[in-house]
Amino acid sequence: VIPGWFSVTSPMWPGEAHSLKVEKVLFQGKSEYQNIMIFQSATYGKVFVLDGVIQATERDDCAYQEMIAHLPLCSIPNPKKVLVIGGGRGGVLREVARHSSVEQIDICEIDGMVVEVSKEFFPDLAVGYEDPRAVPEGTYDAVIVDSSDPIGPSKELFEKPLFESVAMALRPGGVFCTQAESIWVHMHIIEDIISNFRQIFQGSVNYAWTTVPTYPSGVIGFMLCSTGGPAVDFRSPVRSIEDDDDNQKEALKFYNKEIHSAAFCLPSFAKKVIMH
Ligand code: PUT
Repeated sequence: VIPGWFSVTSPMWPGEAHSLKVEKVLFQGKSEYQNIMIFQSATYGKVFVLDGVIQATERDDCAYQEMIAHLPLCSIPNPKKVLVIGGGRGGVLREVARHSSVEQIDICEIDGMVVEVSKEFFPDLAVGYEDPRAVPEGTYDAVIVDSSDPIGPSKELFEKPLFESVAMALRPGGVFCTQAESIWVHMHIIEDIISNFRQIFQGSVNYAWTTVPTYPSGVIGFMLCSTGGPAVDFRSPVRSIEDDDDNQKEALKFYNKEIHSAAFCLPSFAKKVIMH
């Protein structure tokens, strides 16, 4: 441990740590579910930490939030009704709200303190909560799970019963996107998710990835799949949020249609496991 630095270690990535220099601790608290900390870092802006693991920083969060929302939503023609599970910081909600076709966004976050401190310290993310389309219930064009790692309160978000419930909540041809960890350190988790998805979802099952420097290994991925019904080719977006609205194009920091397709290209070692 280096004094004045925050180091992330976890049994999820044994033998490695990632550290950021801390300028000031802004918030420390314990909710019903987890420890929450927010600090000002020297190089990544404000940093949001749950149970000692970095969940988001002001600087690189765009590479996660934009991808987890726009990869599924730009892959189907007219998303209207979207469910976000987890994602209490509001960033996924904000990205979903950029789609003008979306009429209803439901959000299901168990930890109220995550929502409250995000509104206070990350107002740019929590702006999604102001959107009048964020109301409960329904059957969905898209479901997005923005979770922390599968230890602690998010464990169930990586298990079969949740995936089965999602499959039932989606319309035919609807799409599901979930945080699916890193090809460098979590291949066993990815293999488990794929095996469950292949049993549950009748459409295609795909893995895409993005770079987030403050996540372990600097990489994180998403599993994307569709239910039976109209086929969805995730690699070829059918809509472009950039063409949809010039203001949204300016607002995006990471996502574009080229990076959408590129995200599904896998290094050979991952391809062998994921595409077999
Ligand atoms: N929401 C993604 C968090 C991942 C932390 N390792």
